[in-house]
Amino acid sequence: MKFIHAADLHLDSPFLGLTGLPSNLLASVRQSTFTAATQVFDQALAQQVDFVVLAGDLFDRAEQSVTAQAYLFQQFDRLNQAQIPVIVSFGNHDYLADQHQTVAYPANVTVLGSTVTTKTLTLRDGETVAISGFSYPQRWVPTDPLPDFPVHAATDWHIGMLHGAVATGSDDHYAPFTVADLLSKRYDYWALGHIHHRQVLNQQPPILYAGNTQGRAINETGEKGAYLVTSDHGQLHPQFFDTAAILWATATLDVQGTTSLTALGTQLTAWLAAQPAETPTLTALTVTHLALAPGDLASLRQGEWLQLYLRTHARQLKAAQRYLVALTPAIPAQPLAAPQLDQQYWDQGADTVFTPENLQTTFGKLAQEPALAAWFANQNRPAELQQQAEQMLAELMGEEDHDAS
Ligand SMILES: [Mn+2]
Repeated sequence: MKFIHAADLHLDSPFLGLTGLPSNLLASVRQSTFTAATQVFDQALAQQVDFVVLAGDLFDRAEQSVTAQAYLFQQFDRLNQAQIPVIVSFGNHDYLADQHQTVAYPANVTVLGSTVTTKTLTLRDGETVAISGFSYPQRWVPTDPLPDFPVHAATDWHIGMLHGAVATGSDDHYAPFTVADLLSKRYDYWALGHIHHRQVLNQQPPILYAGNTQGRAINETGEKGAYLVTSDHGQLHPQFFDTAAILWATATLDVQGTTSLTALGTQLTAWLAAQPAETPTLTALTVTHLALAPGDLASLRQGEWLQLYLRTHARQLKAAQRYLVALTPAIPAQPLAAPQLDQQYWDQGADTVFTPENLQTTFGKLAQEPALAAWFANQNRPAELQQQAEQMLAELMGEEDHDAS
């Protein structure tokens, strides 16, 4: 038996906030969720797999774009012509209640309903496989779905499909489960979706997140893809293959001794030449040990200088297949020494100001924009902002001292 496990295709993700990219790169980025998904279906055809399971979040938004629907219909039809079944369970991004599907999928496609359903297939070699799972009826599934899953059927193989997250005990909105409960079903494989970083929760039987097929923001770095799963001596063995058209990466460059923006530009150009990427890569670069005058540092922080650099170094960026989405000076980890401020009041103030709740309030509805939502999802954000504020305060006080002398 041979099948493909993919999840979180997030077709037609809007990639907001990247409007500064050169137009041809921006076009590839906007197309990337489709390009990556096509790799999955190409692989299914090339490997002549027995079936494909897609564990949720095929679409990025519940209101699926016509483009995404037409694309998926066409891809499913390619598999239909090769007689490859596709089993789909929708997730929290494409839950059933808000779907406005305008065409029926081809006959090879099974969409699992809002309660746990089992689809049984007989493969070309006569082996039988049961596949159990469900689609999200609405955005949240706060209850443990495991009691509804049957135990291993009387088939040769049994595969579970689950879009969800391991239970944490509070605020669990995504079909909370425990690995022990999954194991108790005695399935041969659990195809998980929802977590975008691929992750193995159990080796044998495999219980794993395929991760998304295409990274969508700077917190989704590294290779992205799906699993080709093959049977051998009664066990199933997943093998990762990459699909991403565009990669996201973070990198650090030590620019010790650099005191001007011109010198920084030279360092950056040398770094690009020394670090070419194999796949177009959107890179967030942190520079350490930068010693700029306050005005230059402000221009760097506000992104003005980076915009200028990007416009004047298009050729070098293209040759390195890199585009810089951020250039951040590292903040030295020294506490704010504030003789003019009462340190105690600063510390107290900082503790009450830099909280996730205050950030949410300050940003208001902006925080719901997908690109910003991803930024907010990083729990280090309040601490980072506090560090930046401390750094800026330290610089301002430095300037004051300077003016006074
Ligand atoms: Mn997802």
